[in-house]
Formats: sequence, C-alpha cells, structure tokens
Amino acid sequence: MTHNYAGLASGNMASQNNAGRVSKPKAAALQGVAKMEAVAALGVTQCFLPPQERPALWALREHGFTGTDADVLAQAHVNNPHLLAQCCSSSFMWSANAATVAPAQDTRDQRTHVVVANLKSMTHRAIEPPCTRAMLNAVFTDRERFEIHHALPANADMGDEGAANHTRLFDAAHANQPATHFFVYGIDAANPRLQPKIHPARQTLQASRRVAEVLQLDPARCVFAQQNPDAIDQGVFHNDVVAVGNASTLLYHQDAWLDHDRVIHSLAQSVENSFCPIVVSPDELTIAEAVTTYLFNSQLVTTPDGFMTLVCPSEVQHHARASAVALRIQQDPHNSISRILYMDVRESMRNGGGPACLRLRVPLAPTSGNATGHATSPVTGQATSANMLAGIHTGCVFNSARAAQLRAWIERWYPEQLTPEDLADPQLLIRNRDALDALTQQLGLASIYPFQGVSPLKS
Ligand code: SUG
Repeated sequence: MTHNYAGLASGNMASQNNAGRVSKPKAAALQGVAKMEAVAALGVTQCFLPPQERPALWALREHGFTGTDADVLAQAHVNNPHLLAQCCSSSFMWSANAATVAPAQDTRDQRTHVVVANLKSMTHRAIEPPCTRAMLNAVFTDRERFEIHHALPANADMGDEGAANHTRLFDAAHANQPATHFFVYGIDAANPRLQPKIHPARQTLQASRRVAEVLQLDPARCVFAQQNPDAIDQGVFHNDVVAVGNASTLLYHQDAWLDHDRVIHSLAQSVENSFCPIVVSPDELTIAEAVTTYLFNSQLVTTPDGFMTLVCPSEVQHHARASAVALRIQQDPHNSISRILYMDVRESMRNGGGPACLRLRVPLAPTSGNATGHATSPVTGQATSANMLAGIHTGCVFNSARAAQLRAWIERWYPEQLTPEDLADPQLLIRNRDALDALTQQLGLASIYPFQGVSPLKS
C-alpha cells in the first residue's frame, strides 16, 4: 500500500533510476494478482502472503522519534525523510527474498525447512524478517511438517537474501530423490579479494553455507558459486537477475559467475544426465541488457503436459534482442521450454523486481497416500493432491474466488498513486492498518502485525 520509488537499493539500477517517480500502489498490487492468475492458469498451485505493516512506526521510534504516531511521522518527515522512506518501503513484495526453502525429501529429518532471510545489507529490507517469519508460521501451520527458522544473525559476514540466490535442481523423472541445491554468493567475507568495485555484494558465502546447514541439506548435494563481481557492478544485485532454474533446466547468462566451467561441471555431475543448461552469451544479450529487460528474472514453471513455460516481464517483449533470445529458447527442441508468456509487472520492475522476484517456491510432496488431485505441483509437475496442502492455511491458498476477493480488497484500500510527501500522512497509516485488519479477518489469519500486538523485533 506504500509502494513507492525512493531509490533505496544501491546497486539496483531500476531502483536508482526511478527514484522520485510517482508510484501506483493499486496498479502494482493488481499486476501481482494478474500474474498469479496467469500462473494459476498454467496449472500451478500457489499461496500468497499478505503485505507487511508500513509505515514501520516501531522502527522510527527505535530511532528516537516519540509522541503520537502522527508526531512520529511528522518529525521523521522533517528531520529524516530518508529514514521515513526506508520505513515505508514495500520491498517485502519480492517474496523471492523472504526465505530459502528445502522440501522434506531433501532434508535430514524429512521435514520442510525454511530459513527466513535476514536482508541485512539494505536498511529498508532488514526490517522485514520478523513479520515474514510470523506470516510464514501463520501460513505453514503444521509444525510437524514445516519448520520456519529464524533469520541468520545480522553479523557482518552473514548477509542472506533468500531464494533469489538459491536454485533447486532435480531430475523430474526422479522428483522424490534429494535434489541439488545451487547457492550463489556475492562475496567470501573471509577472503574478500574478489569483490565488486562499485556496488555492494549482498550475499556472503558464510551465510549461504549456514543456510545449507540449517536447512539440513546433504553437503554433497550443495554447489556454491560466486557471482561475477563485474556483473554486480552492472546491476546484478541478486543471482536471479541472471539465472533461473526449474527441475533440471538452468537458464543463465554466461557471465553470471566466476569460474563458469567449474560451476557447470559441478552442477552437471550432481544433477546427472537430465541436466539441461541453457546459456546466453554476451553476444546474444549483454549483462546490461539482462539487467534492463530482466529476461532471466522470468518465472519458469512446469505445465501439466510436462513442458515448461517461461513467464517473462513485458520489458523482454519490447526489446528486440531479449525477445529474440526468448524465441530462440522456445524454438530449441533440446530443452523443455515450449511457451513464452509475457506479463506486465511494470510497477515492480521499476523497483528492480520481475516475475521471479514476486514468488517464493515451496516444493511440496504428498504427506501420505496417493496423489489424486487436480492441480500441479511446482516441484514435480505432477498432480497436487489435497494432502500436499495439508498443514497450509487455506485462506492463503490462491484460487479464482481468492483472486476476486483480493481484487476487491485492493480496489477498496490501495491508493492510486503516491509521492514521497504522502508517506508522512497519518491517515495513510490508519488506512493501511484498517486494510490489513480487514484482510487478516477475511483470510482467517492469526495476528501477525505489530499493530495487532506481535513483536516487530524478533525474527
Ligand atoms: O532488494 N528493490 C529490491 C528488489 C528485489 C528484487 N528481488 C529479487 N531480485 N529477487 C531490492 O533491491 C527498491 C526499494 C526502493 O528503492 O524503494 C528495492 O528494495
């Protein structure tokens, strides 16, 4: 509801270039729902997370602002407008950064493990984890099946940006076997020799390793790679700006990582024969073009026919070279990608988030018995049985009725547009809280927000 362009994310070109622009929160939310509907039409089961509470009054108070909520907003607006913007960011919309997930079949205790990302490298995002964890606990309610871990401590060497830097690869013919987990980091904090010169490296090797441990993964099935520091300097702040994977397919830019040959060799050994790398060379598309079009930030999903659809941002369609790459991939009989679907997620794109940023994969397997359902599992591409969704809060499972409900709620509560001046308006805060109260009641969700009495400080 406070989606705005404050230019808060250094190293994220879209965020920097659109700073100060008038935002359209209602359009942003409606674009997200339309994208979910399109993905649902491809046969993919989805859940959704409600927005976080913004402005984050508790964070402003932590910085010493006192008095009524209106006083706090007014003082922050005059004395520290940058902090106010940070406390108003809607950056939680990019749920690829919410957490890293390992499904039951990959973990030592055969439970699904989720590590909330600490997002410590950006102040406006570091306030997300406590509410993210409360939400994930409210959605994945079965503690026997799902463990939602705390974010890693925000130590200097523990920058974690969640699933944006993690890809799970597996042979769809053996989907119940443990998968390969591909972790990409920006910097080795113990050996920071190779690092970007201009923009920050957000993910540390130390954090990626720790996430793999907390997820209870077999170390032999984990592959770690370092982002190319030159790519970070050109705006590749997350790996998902230059790579996307699904099942055994990995679409990536040739200059994504250091030591490209070793990385691909290690992945090929781990994923074995089914591994299908699709590389895009700088001659076809430069890193700078990948950053402006977000070709690689597409959602890659398996459809019930066993083929895959690449859900691209419409910026790709309007870029001659990027759309030519998409067409080349679609027409190549050696991979499973048979369809390209273009979606308008422009409001998100203007802050550096494409279709892939707007989702977090939670692979599900049947809890027991045979899969006899109707929808398609994002993990296996096979039928999703009702029991796969057992232990998940039904109010947050997406379907056409929910889409209509969410649309009506967005139309009722979201502002058409916002400028930086609007963020200090106490009426906006009151309206946002009323909207979140209405939503949590409609969805039958437990209390998850600070204004509902949940601690905003513990993640
Ligand atoms: O962290 N943008 C987000 C975009 C995150 C995209 N997610 C993935 N690549 N998975 C970021 O840089 C901009 C907010 C602002 O400037 O107001 C921002 O936080």
